[in-house]
Amino acid sequence: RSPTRTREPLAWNGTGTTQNLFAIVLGRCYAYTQLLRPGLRSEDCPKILDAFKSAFISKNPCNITQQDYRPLVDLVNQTVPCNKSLFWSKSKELAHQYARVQGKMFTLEDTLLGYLADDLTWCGDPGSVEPNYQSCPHWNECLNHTGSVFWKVISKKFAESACGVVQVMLNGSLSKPFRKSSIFGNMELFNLDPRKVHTFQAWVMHDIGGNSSDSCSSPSLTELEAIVTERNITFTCQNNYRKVLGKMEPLVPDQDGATGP
Ligand code: N1C
Repeated sequence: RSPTRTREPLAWNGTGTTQNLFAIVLGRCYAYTQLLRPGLRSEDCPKILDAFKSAFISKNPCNITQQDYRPLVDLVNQTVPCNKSLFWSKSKELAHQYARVQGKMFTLEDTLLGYLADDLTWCGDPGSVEPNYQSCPHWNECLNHTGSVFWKVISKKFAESACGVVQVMLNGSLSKPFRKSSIFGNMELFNLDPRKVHTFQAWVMHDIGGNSSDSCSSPSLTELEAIVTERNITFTCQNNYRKVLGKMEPLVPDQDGATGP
């Protein structure tokens, strides 16, 4: 029992904080700023870690606010070059692989803040100065939990800073590739600035070898198109964008509906 703890931590339904969280975050910060994308100041990493800790340590993990992450977000000034922002929903792996082979596309996890937190779990406890390693709220256990607020805050900032042409990769194997309630649908889409973003390209990807259908004409994509167009941004949609599949898997047979430029 830690001397700083006055009682057992609150019990939640999700997995607890990732072991060695702070060492991982600090190490990722140095790796990113020093090796991956030199240009950001690696001297700031200890400050970044402190701001990250302060956002959730000793707090109820279901009552986190966007303000809690403000100091962290304000410490990191990173802009993504125009035409290079890649959003995604339910297609994280493919989007990341594509961003990687393309080299110059940025998903949120290719920015420092997204990179620091990718695949980690963290939360605090009101009775302790340590993270709760036993359990954290599951994503559907409460609305404003440590992780969901973090992704909402940084997704919003990522979208606000996008310019030129933006791209979103959606999962065409789902009945609703676009959902308004997703982080993409409710934090990113509505925070694109029409004064900076002129074109919005949707790529609807299907499982290789699976049923391929014309998702661009489905009601879900029509809804997305209406929102984008209403915001005065030009909308385009492609099924199985050939450039993505071609780069990823050279042996993919020609799929119907592939209309890459
Ligand atoms: O809710 P989503 O997808 O539509 O969110 C995806 C959207 C992307 O464009 C990203 O820029 O929002 C950003 N984003 C992440 O980068 C991210 N990395 C890890 C949002 N969520 C992210 N996660 C975790 O995945 C987080 O825990 C969140 O709740 C899920 C959302 O994934 P989704 O439903 O596939």
